Amino acid sequence: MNKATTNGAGHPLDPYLRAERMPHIWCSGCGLGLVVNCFLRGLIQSRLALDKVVVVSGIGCAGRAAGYINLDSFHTTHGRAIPFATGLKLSNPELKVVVISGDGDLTAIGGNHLIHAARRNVDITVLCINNFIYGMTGGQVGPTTPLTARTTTSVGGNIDQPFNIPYLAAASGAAYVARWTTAQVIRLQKSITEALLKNGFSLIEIITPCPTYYGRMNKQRTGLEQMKYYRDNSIVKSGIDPKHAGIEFNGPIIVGRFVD
Ligand SMILES: Cc1ncc(C[n+]2csc(CCOP(=O)(O)OP(=O)(O)O)c2C)c(N)n1
Ligand code: SF4
Repeated sequence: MNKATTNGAGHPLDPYLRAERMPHIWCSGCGLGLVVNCFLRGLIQSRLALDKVVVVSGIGCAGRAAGYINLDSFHTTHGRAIPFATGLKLSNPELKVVVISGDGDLTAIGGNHLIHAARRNVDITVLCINNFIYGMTGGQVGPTTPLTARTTTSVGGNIDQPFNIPYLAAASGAAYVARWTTAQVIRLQKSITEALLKNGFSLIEIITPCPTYYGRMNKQRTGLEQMKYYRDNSIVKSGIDPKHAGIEFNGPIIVGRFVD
């Protein structure tokens, strides 16, 4: 076990992390560490056999998650995490295959794979980490950028309607669909456990701070400011048709478990 803390007692999640990979690449205030924390706690709660759990990521800041988790894991090419995960699951149905990757990776270059895996109800769990932009490549506008939000390539405000990811997944046939922000860690952990134990295609969208690019461009300069925004503006509406679970720029974020 890695004795990472100063008192030598270690952290309860140390055995589940690859300490030799630290320090991680994520910026101060980034929400990706919270997501890894919630995933590991949700996984422990599921009581799945860890030697049968595999994590797959694509490319991007979120895509680095697989490399920091001390399970069998794969860092795949941009947009191809879901077909890679599908292949793993088909070759060994005993595996619990989890995709942890970014909104750009999963809904832009990988969007076609996402809808068809949901349509086929492939038995994998997808954690789609949505920071509203492409983080790793400099904060460009993406398919989830809210209408009118500023990014490094939409400095006058985004003019395109964003994807509603839960609606997209549900309409494509997903068996379990939820959305949480990193301000609802307990609900998020519980939802991750539920998704892992669900048979069929499960997807959780996790709204996550990227202060370095998205926050800086949209008057939420720190991770803390972004977290306060999530806390003050998230409205839990579990069970509603995700068609009505929109996200308004700097306004309400509808969260909840929409399909189960
Ligand atoms: C085929 C290909 N095209 C483009 C890129 C450049 N690229 C690397 S990461 C990335 C965006 C990742 O965005 P997202 O999935 O939202 O993750 P984030 O970095 O925001 O966590 C892009 C376009 C690439 N690596 N490969
Ligand atoms: S650029 Fe954004 S998403 Fe990437 S590590 Fe930094 S804060 Fe996180």
